[in-house]
Amino acid sequence: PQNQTTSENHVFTSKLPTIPISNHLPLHTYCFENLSQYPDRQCLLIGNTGKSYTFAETHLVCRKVAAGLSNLGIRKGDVVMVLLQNCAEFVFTFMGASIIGAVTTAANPFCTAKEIFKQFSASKSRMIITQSQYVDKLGEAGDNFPKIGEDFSVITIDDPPEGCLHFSVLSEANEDEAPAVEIDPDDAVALPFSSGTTGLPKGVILTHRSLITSVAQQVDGENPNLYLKSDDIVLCVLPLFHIYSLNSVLLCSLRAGAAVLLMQKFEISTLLELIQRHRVSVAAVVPPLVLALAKNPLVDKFDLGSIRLVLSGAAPLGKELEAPLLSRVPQAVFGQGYGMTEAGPVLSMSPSFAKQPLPTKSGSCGNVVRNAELKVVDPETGCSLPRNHPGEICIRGPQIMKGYLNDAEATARTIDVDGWLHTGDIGYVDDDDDVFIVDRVKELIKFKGFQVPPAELESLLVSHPNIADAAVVPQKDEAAGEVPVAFVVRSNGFELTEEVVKEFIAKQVVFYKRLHKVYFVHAIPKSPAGKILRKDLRAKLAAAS
Ligand code: 4UW
Repeated sequence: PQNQTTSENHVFTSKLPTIPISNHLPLHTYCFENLSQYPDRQCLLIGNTGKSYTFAETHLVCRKVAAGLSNLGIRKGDVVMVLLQNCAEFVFTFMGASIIGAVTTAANPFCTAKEIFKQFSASKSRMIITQSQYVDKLGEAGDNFPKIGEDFSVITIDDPPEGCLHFSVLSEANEDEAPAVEIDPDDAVALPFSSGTTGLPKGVILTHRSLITSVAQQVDGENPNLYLKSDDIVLCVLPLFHIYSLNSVLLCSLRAGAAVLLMQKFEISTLLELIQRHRVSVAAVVPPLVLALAKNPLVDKFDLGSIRLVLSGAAPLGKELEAPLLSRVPQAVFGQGYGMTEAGPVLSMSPSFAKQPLPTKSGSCGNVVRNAELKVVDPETGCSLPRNHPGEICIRGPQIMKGYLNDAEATARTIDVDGWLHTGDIGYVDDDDDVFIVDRVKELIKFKGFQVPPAELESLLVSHPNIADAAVVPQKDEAAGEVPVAFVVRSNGFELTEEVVKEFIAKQVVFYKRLHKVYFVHAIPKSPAGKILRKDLRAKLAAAS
């Protein structure tokens, strides 16, 4: 369909035709739908061990895990927490849970006990699947943390500490014992946590329908927007606990029959070595990785000739990195995708990745995905804006989240009565349908693509006895994109140094939420309604730099 743009209502749709989407199926059925065509093809390649699983083997272990979860009492609707770096067990657990109608909530294993406990409680998880080194940490949350073995079970993928079970109780179960459950397309399957446009992290309910729709928008149809071939080796170095990797790397590859190379964590020489050894053809990256590939001298020592596609997203990419990146991988097509956890997650994707590729401009995040509508609204009036006018980007379609878990108010603030999800991103659509993101009106800070919710750091800061008030905003940073910095008002007459404040936060949060600078001020600028005037603080930082 052509873009309908009337004077009152400017709505943008994809240049690619609308396609039929099988979003009535359960997610696992959809992802493995074409399995019989390629049972013996490689599905998962484990970077650090060299082990691999074919599609048939992967599917079988997922079914065994489904039975194992059920044997341990996990029922439809129950939530399983995964605290793992990228590994095959992550994939088996996520798909196994889907098979029995259970829901996976994944978190960064480097999170502190306090952070994990918050997500664990909010999601009412019944089980944690992790590694033994992270189990000790769970105890540090204090007496409030439920008791391992009594209130919930812990399964480790390595030697289980006392009271925990080994992953083989899942992966070696009898697949025929998995109960047949009826799954409604609107049942939850994934529960990632995101702070959205404001406040603390919240559970984002992604249903079978939303994830299938999003995957289909990328890889289905005669002319897929993200054309993955069956002989592709897709790099999975971005963490699967983040929606970008889970959706656009794992689920899209499963659906398309491409192999996924799982890497536990980013380390440049290992990464380059694995790309060369496994002939990686598709690399999903974030801007700091583009920077490394473009600038790190090590890159010249490796053969990256197998890479045909580089996809970047999760944070803004400096235009100036595109040319140096392409000089390293001249045979590759480079482009961006634009996603947001709540949006299911993909809003737009470079059309240069399509089977019949179309050009897109440098700096653009591509075009809106198909079977969806995008509009740009004036944040003041809420009216939709025509092309080339920046405003808040909104998206509508069956891929967006069902809502925030147990938070009707936050849901209503984010998805309006007409079904439009408000992203908190400022951008515009140009004459060629290219989407450009220019700013963010929401509070969120992105450190290397990781979410840093200022409200969380602010509430920690004001819990310090010598801090009267505080505000946290992003500061531009070449390597990380943005870093969180704090404006702090000392309590009357109290001494407080920058180091003390930084240390106070650092011991309570995961590494990427640490404060990089503390500015002591006499007052935090606020609106008459008491809202922190973040714009003023950001302007102050910009003026000082
Ligand atoms: N340019 C500028 C971008 C961009 C961006 C995101 O952590 P979340 O909630 O979610 C994500 C998801 C990213 C993603 C998912 C699937 C995919 O295919 C893809 O393509 C590469 C990317 O990041 O953070 C959402 C916020 O992150 C910013 C933006 O502010 C958005 O609301 N963001 N992508 N290309 N900014």
